[in-house]
Amino acid sequence: MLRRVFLGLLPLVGSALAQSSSAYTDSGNGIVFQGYTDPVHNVTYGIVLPPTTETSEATEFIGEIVAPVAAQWVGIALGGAMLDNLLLVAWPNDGDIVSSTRYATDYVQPVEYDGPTLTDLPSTSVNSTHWKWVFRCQNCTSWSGGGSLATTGTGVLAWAYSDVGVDDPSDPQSTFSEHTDFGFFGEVYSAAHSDNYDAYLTGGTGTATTTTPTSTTTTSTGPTSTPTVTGTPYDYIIVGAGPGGIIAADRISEAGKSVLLLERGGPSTAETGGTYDAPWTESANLTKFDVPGLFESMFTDSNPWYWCKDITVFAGCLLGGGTSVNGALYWYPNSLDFSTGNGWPSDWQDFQLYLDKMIARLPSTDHPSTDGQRYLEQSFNVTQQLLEGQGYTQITVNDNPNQKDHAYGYSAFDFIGGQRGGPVATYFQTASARSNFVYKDYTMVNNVVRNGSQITGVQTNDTSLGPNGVVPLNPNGRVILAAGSYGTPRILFQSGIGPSDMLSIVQSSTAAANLPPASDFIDLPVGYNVSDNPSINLVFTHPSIDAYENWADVWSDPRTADADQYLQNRSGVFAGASPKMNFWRAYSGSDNNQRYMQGTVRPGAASVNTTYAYNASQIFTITVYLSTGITSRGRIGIDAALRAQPIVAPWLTDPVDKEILIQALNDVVSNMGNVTGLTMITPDNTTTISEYVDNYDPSTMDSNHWVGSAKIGTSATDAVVDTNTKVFNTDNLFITDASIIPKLPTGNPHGTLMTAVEQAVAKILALSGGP
Ligand code: 6FA
Ligand code: ABL
Repeated sequence: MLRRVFLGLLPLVGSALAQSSSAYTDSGNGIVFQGYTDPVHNVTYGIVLPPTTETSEATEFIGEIVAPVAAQWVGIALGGAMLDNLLLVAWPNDGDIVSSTRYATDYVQPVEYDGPTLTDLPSTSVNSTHWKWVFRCQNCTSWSGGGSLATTGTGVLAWAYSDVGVDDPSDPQSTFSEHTDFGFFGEVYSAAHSDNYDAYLTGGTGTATTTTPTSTTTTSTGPTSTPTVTGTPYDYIIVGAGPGGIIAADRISEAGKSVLLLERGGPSTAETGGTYDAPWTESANLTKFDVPGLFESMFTDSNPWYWCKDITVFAGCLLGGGTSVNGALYWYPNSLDFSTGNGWPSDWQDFQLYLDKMIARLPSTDHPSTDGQRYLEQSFNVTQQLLEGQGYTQITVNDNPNQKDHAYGYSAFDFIGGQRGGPVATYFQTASARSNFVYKDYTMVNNVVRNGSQITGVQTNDTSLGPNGVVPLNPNGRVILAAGSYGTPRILFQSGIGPSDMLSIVQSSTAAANLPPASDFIDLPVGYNVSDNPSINLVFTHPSIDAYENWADVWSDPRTADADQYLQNRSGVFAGASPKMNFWRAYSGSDNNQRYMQGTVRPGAASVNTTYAYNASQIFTITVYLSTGITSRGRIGIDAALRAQPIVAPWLTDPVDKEILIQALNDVVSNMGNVTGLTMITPDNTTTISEYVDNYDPSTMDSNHWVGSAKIGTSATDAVVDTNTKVFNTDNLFITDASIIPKLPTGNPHGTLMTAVEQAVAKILALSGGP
């Protein structure tokens, strides 16, 4: 019975071909596949074809699917879409792989399809972390309805994934619910033919090798032998290639230590191998992550594969982490940001030294266009009239980092030469040039491996890196977690470090097998003390504004003159992101705490809510954030599926925060009447600011500035890392990402974070007992 409606795989999408197959060697069987690893679920799909001269085997191929045990079933649509194509589906059951060929003529349960012959090859296996289906598919290169594989060219393969088990796992024809995720990649069939095909059919080459320099493989002879992988040890294993991980990796490799940087996602900018180009930037090979003016399209993409799909708020899962997808607003920290009042330990006060190191590598610019001109500045000019009437002074913000009261200026960024710069274009490049630095992408770390307080390695999804995917440390080696404010707590929980309620969730999950014995659990307040700026958008119209079609056309149909100008010399509108102005003001609360407000001004708006007509081509937004000094806190945790998420929302839980935010919003609009033509459309004049804040959807108050989930401090009762950023009650586990920041800085945080990481790394290297 067809019990459930399938939404089905979309037909070909333009972005599919941006992800293209490449050759890789499965070190478990020595087979060189042409394939692809989906970075979100870490499932690898590979295909080998017989030599083109081979006629007796012309209608078959060898395929493999390598999936973490979280994958309950995985499917491949050979023609790139669900309908009228040969579908292969497989799942593990009781140590074996159960598989079948299927077919669907409508978006319902695919049914049995006869004709092909599936034969499992010997390296098919199931272990505690992964299942691997290596199979021969005969009579598989064409199917009913006229479809076929382009065996001498290229084609699109669609994959389907589910974290929900099939209904009857022992039955190859079992029904199952609709896939929970799906995607596409370009398969280069022309590069998939192998002269070793017949040897592969017997199980592998018998001489399995590894392609990665990070491990050594030994094998005994015989076609069905399983190679033994001995992981290459490192002085430092760093988890996560966001700003925190990249700077740590660069500075530690600079100090001569051997460093392995592991990142779950893939390339971002073109310089790093990224290929996700807008249609109009293909000729220049510039990706979404390179072109500043494509920033707003991050939020409107039909296939936003770059967000971490197992984190319920925005987080970038690709090289550069948040700094590859963010607005790149970049503020040099001020003395308040690192003050003891703002939660930093007393031996962290000399931040200027580290700020100077950061600026030497990555200076800011408030005029990112290479011609030195500023573009699309109308929203700056209008807001300037408001602020001048409120006693504000214009400054060059990063020339005066301490001036954060009644100050405004042009938005500053860490773009370089009209393109995204950040840590990927700087620190990552210098690290990559060193022979003692190894970078592995598409590698997910689930947990650290430990013997009580001593960390011995990290557990990954890549069995070519070490036995069962475990990468070991050198004697006295250290692990540094930099997986972000959500990613790091999840790794800690899965390592038996954190509050008991979170560890219980892991104990009942698929990750339980990798937990240390409960007697070794380390109770720390991981996930508590979390803050994020509460932010409220005010939307206006003014006749002078060019809303730039609300950025809707920048990806596929940009204004021609602007696109041409950018391609010519990286100048013009596209050399900058959407923000045009920032401003700050200090407030004293009724609780005697001082709080800071930040405003960000940009053309366009995320949403408009008004009962009146308005001119959509004249809209602009002032986002009002409450920052340093806020007292509201929330909590980050995981659910049964190990998805990381806020489990207590951090915004405006303290009424004084709310009081100040409302006051700040009222101040911003207090002299609106003095700016001719300025109209506030959200909230409109049927709603007061207080009502607006009261009814604001809390999830849209999210600023993406999560800090504090593994906060730094002097005591294990209220902090997770000590003043050297070492996790309390461990010998050699450190954290260098936004999770250690105890309280929010005054501006968008990544400048403060990178300065903090410069300092953290200096402390880690100076700490005795290391490699
Ligand atoms: N901050 C600013 O200062 N200015 C901005 O304009 C700004 N805008 C945004 C923005 O527009 C968005 C949409 C977001 C999401 C954030 C913004 N931020 C902005 C915040 C800023 O980007 C973050 O504060 C900053 O990136 C945090 O850096 P971290 O190093 O702490 O963490 P990331 O999330 O950047 O990187 C973590 C990395 O680890 C990722 O690459 C991830 O793929 C990887 N990872 C996670 N779990 C892993 C695992 N288990 N194994 C291997 N790798 C893992
Ligand atoms: C940041 O620091 C914030 O984290 C982002 O939310 C913000 O971008 C950028 N900087 C730029 O100021 C906004 C976009 O401009 C909106 O269009 C989008 O709706 C919002 O992020 C989503 O959080």
